[in-house]
Amino acid sequence: MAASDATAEAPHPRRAPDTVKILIAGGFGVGKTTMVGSVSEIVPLRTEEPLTLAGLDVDDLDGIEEKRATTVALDFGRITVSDDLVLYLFGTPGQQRFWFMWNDLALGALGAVVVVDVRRPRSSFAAIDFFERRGIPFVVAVNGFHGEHPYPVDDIREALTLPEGVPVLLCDARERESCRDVLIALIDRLIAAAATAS
Ligand SMILES: Nc1nc2c(ncn2[C@@H]2O[C@H](COP(=O)(O)OP(=O)(O)OP(=O)(O)O)[C@@H](O)[C@H]2O)c(=O)[nH]1
Ligand SMILES: [Mg+2]
Repeated sequence: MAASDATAEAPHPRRAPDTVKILIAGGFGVGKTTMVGSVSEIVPLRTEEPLTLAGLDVDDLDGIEEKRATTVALDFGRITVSDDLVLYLFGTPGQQRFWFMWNDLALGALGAVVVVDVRRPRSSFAAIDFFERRGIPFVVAVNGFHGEHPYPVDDIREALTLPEGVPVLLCDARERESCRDVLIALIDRLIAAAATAS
């Protein structure tokens, strides 16, 4: 066999997929760790510590009475979207006393999902503000606890005073498909933002 034939038959080397860092952010107990765990194809890294009596005065457990642990640093997961694209998911801590970590976590992030608990939308205001100020594109994922979505998207958009163009998706943080749809909406938004910028 001639050398040129061997070259022709050699398998085409596969290009490494693009990797994109995405933040999963939002207020205390809105379902960030749950979302990363639902959608990740690897066993997610978690940094959770038990909630104790010491935090009784500062940890508002209204509506999340079953919550036993809280993220103290980050969650990490991964999802392969296609042969060309892999998302690295970084879940932020939700409690105000850990917000100082958000700046470091946001380094190199191309986009974010702001998770909102449909019963306590205000708890995610600070996260929306954080990404707006930094110009990081984001989508809002409204987590209907117990799978219930009592409010139309337009009402939620108004309650959160979201800027024009920010997608709002109703989701269930416990459901993989639902979380995957949220990430696909974010990718669409990132592509649209890149097209506008070029
Ligand atoms: N019923 C129900 N429970 C949920 C849902 N999402 C999360 N939970 C529960 O609510 C609690 C809080 O969820 P987490 O995923 O820990 O929330 P988090 O935003 O990561 O919380 P922090 O990291 O402490 O800010 C946990 O006990 C979850 O099991 C949901 O959609 N429905
Ligand atoms: Mg968490």
